Parts: sequence; structure tokens; C-alpha cells
Amino acid sequence: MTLKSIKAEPYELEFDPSRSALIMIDMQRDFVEPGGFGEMLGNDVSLLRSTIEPCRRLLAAARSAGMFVVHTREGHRPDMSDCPPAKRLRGGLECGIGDKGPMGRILVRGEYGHDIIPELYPIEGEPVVDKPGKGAFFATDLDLLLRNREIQTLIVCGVTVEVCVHTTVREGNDRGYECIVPSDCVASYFPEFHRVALEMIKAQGGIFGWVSDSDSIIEAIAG
Ligand code: TIU
Repeated sequence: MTLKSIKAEPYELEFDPSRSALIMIDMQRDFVEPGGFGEMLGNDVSLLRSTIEPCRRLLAAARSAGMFVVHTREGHRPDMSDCPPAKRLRGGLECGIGDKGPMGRILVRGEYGHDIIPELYPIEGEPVVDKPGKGAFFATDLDLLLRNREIQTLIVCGVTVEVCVHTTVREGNDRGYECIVPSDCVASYFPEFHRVALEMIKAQGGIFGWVSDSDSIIEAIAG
């Protein structure tokens, strides 16, 4: 076991690359691409698109190092039987989850908008975890996939930082994983939420985890 360390806040994180996983949260067309559900709701997707290049570089470094990579997608079965009615009704949207949106039925598995953007598309051997909730551990086999590989450290990227990334980091932290979030590989439709979400993770001595950036993590993985 060779321990490496990543420059991070609130302090350096020691990790074993062979027991670490890169988790790409919900880099789906409907959240990230112009013309998708996110933009339809009036959001500026360019804020989310700024993560694509750092995520692409970090993904490439993780793949080169042979690190375990997992992708997640938020969405539901076509018959919506795994979507809580409360989630579907939330917001009172004219066009919401399960309805026909600009890129197919919104957050429904198998639809064009539900899939992962081509820049970060999974390759063979990288599991895709379909999740019905915001957190990647809720009602999925993610914990089993990680435990079977004796994973200890999670590098968590994706969108949005205050919703699915935060929920996943909190869930992972409670399950005993050490979670580190590269600040440039996560984003929010609201810049203030991006800043505060990261502050929350690293406050109080790293109450949920660590915050770093793609360059520092790539340096640690490759070094
Ligand atoms: N993936 C994820 O964060 N799902 C959301 O619904 N996020 C929003 O910020 N709406």
C-alpha cells in the first residue's frame, strides 16, 4: 500500500489510490447542456459547463492510474414507479419530471436528456449507477460496489454541488468514506451556493470531507 497525499482544505488528505474511487455525479445532458431541462427552468448552464474540462482531465488521470470510476445518473423508470409522488409534484411545474421535455421525457431512463454528456461518457468497466434520489447511496448498489473493492476514499465530482454532490458526500461520510471534492469539478446554477456548499464541507475541521481542486488531485494521482 502506497499512501499519497492531496493538497486540500482543511488539511492534506492521505489516500491510497488503489482504494480510491472517482465518482462522477449526474453529468447528464438535461442538467448541463443548452436546450435541456436545467436551461428550460431558466438556469444558466454555462456555470455547470465550466466543470466539463476539469472533470475530463481528472477522469483521464484516474483512468490512466487504473482508479475505479463510477458514474451516476438521476432518473426514473419509464413507468415512474420509483419516483415518489412528492418529487414529481414538487415545484408545480407545467413541464416537470416524467413529462416530455426538450430532450425527451425529463429524468426518465433511456431518454436522450437523461444520459451522460459525450465529453465524460463512461467507458467499459465503469459502472453507471442509476439513482432515483439526490444521494448516490439511496436505493442503489453503490455502497456494495465500493465495499467489494475495499474503497476508502471518494473523489466526488459533478452537479449540482449543493444538491446531488452534497447529499452524496454526506451519505458517503456517514458510511465511513473519506470524501474529497475538487472545487472546479463541481458547480451550481447559483454561484453563491457553489461557494457556500464547499465552505460547509470543509468547515469544523472537515465536518463532511475535504475540498481541493483538479490540478492538486491530478498531481497526487500521477505523482
Ligand atoms: N443532480 C442534481 O443535483 N439534481 C438536481 O435536481 N439538482 C438541482 O440543482 N436541481
